[in-house]
Parts: sequence; structure tokens; C-alpha cells
Amino acid sequence: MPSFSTLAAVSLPLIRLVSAHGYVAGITVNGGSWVEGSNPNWFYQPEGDVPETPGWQAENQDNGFVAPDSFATADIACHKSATPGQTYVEAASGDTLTLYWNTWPDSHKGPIINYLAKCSGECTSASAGDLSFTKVSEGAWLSGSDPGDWVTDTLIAQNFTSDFEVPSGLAPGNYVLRHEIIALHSAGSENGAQAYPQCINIKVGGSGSTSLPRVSPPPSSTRRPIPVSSSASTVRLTATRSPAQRSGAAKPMCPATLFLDPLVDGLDMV
Ligand SMILES: [Cu+2]
Repeated sequence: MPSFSTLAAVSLPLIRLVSAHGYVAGITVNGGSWVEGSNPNWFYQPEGDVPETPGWQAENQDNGFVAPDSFATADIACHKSATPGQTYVEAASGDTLTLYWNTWPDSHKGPIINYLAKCSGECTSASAGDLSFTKVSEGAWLSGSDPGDWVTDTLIAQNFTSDFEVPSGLAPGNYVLRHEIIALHSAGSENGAQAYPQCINIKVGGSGSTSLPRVSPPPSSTRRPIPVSSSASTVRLTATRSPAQRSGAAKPMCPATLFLDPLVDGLDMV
């Protein structure tokens, strides 16, 4: 059994790191004026005291993450027990949204992925678990190894910002953007990957006509539980692979890239 001093030595750096996790504090459209995103501190404040913003609020007061053993729950959609943002970011198809994280730790390297879900009515009254997300863009490993240069390093270098382009031609309507970082520094351990999803309501204008595809979940026979309770010593996050990935037709991005496509239905290791 470890002595108390050993435990203390191990836990202190962890406490320090937790406070360094981030959230999307604000958004600009085409470099325009600042739109407030969200803040974990608002979750428990009385309703009237919370600013109305497009950012969803969640029970992530520790600035923490959603672990793989929750990937089959609604928490993976917009973070823990999320409630919808009460306004929208107004944008047109083809516009660039810049998402400002308040901070991000250098050690938390991994993919940054953007999904959109169309709301059937107002996103301001949507439920996270009812949204059907389609992956729109992704970035992950860039160069080097152990662990090399990742898009999260780019985010840090760009003043903690990440750009998202609203797909050109996207039909007007109310959408939820699901912007997610998956930190992989602990992904070698079972249940060790860390998902940091952030949701933002977007009202898309313009005259586009392209709808998001409706993706059917893969047959249950191709799914395995998440996390896979295997004793293998490698990354254990694996569920279904798309047919293209199974046949090898899909180009792997790097040896440790996680794909969540479509949301909840399959988490693939490539
Ligand atoms: Cu962390």
C-alpha cells in the first residue's frame, strides 16, 4: 500500500491539471464581434442570473471530460447533463466561426472534430439525447511522433482558437454545433480517453439547399460495448468500423485517431 506521502506526490499534479482544462468561452463569425459562449460556473446559478448565450451549459464545473464508459449516454452529445443555450450564433453557410477556448493544456493532444445536428424546432428547447449529429470536419495528428504535433497544438498556438466553416450550401435552419476535443494522453488505458464536447446553437441563414444526411445506426451485431473490456494492452476504445474502414479503403489519419461517426453509434480506432 502506498504511503501517504506517495499519494500526495501523485495527486498534487493532477489537481493542478484539472484546473487547466477548458471550455468554449466565445465565438466570432468571420472575425466579427464577440459572442459569449458558455461558462461551467453558470450551471448552478439561478436562471435569471445566467447570461443568455448560444453555448450549452453542462455539469462540468471541474472543466472535466466525458469518459468512454459514458459514450453510450446522452452526456457524450453536449457534455454532462447539458441544457441548451438560449440564443443563437447567426451565420450563413460558408461563414467561418472561430471558437475561443478559455485555455487548453499542452499535454492534452488529440483530434478536434465538428458535428452539426439540425433541430426539429428551436434548438433552445432541444434535448441533447434527441439530436442526430453528422460529422462535418475533423483534424488530428499533423506530424512527428511520440506524440508529435496535433491540431490541439495549433489551437494553443492560435490563442486557443479553432475555426469551423459552416458547410457551403447548407440549408437554412436551426442547428447545434458539437465541437469536440478528444484528449488522448491517457487513451492507452482502459476508459482513459477524454472527450470534451461543447455545443453551440447556430441559426444558419442564406439560401442553401443541402440537408445533413440522416445516418442509420450500424446493425447491433457489428457493435461492441464501449469501453471494450478486453485485457489487451493497447488502446481499448473500439466499437464499430465503417465498411470503408473495415475494407481498408478509408485512409487512416494516424495510428491513434479516434473517430466518432456517427455520434454514439460507433467509435472507431484507426
Ligand atoms: Cu486532463
